[in-house]
Amino acid sequence: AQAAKQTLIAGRPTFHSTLELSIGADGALMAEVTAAPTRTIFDAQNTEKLPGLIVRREDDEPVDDVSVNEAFDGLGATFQLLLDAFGRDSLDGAGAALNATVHYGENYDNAFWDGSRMVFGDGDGEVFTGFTRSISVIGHELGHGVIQSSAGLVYQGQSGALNESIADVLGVLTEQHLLGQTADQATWLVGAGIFTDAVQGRALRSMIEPGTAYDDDELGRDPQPAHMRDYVNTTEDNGGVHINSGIPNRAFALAAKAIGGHAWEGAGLVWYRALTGGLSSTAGFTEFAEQTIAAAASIGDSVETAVRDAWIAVGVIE
Ligand code: ASN
Ligand code: ZN
Repeated sequence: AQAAKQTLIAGRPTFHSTLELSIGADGALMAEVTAAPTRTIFDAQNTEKLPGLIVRREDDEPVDDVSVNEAFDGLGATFQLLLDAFGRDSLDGAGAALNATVHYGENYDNAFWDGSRMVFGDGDGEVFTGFTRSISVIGHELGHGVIQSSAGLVYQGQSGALNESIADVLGVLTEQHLLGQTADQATWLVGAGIFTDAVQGRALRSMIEPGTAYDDDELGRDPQPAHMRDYVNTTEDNGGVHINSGIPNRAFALAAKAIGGHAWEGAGLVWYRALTGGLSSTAGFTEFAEQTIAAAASIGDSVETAVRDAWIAVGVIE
């Protein structure tokens, strides 16, 4: 119903949404809009030209290209998480279309959000297989779209690491929601299954044990810190945004496990409310921690304690 309200207020339910009318117990007419995604998958045909050719639209059957179908399904899984858990209709809360390009570049070893769409490389086949293979990676890239249209966290230093961390949160929640996992059942890995067998590693990152996702002869060791005492001061990667995200990542995983049950209903909702409740675009770890504690307090004492303890455990607050 919350999603319905948002859709109605926004005044632009998408074509794929359905409107249901019913009479309530008090005789009042009730309208419920069930939002649905509007996905388009493009193929860059191994060039770096965006967006590429349209290869699958919302109402099309699966096509003869696994990457296309994986991207399509991953976009759908992310849409469902946002709607079911947070009542958010797509990335912007107003039914924005979801666009993704696959087969970007040649042997391209990454996936990214370019400000308006997700873009996925095929990987080089030596270190990485395709980037559409992981639901948490797809949810991560779409997460950048949610962050962009809410707090707009500046991609530099601590606000940048928060941007990365919240994208990881939305990525793993998408996967946990799709699989119906509780916080205790979840792997807390981002990007499991995208390394080739040649790599000594499980995933790109571990939220519960940052720094342990891989330890490979060629790639080296996962550089993520799990505590403020190991915060990495660097000018690389916008101030280590993919490295220092390990600290808030661990806080989230600890809070989720302490609260128990489905993470998107507990810690996930708290993080989402902090993100969308007036967080400043330059927020650092401490400001975000305070916002999550305030959001948790409005749910209940035990949730507040779990969230506060998690931030203390990673050294962000005392
Ligand atoms: N996969 C990376 C990310 O989404 C790409 C990047 O560094 N922008 O964070
Ligand atoms: Zn990212």
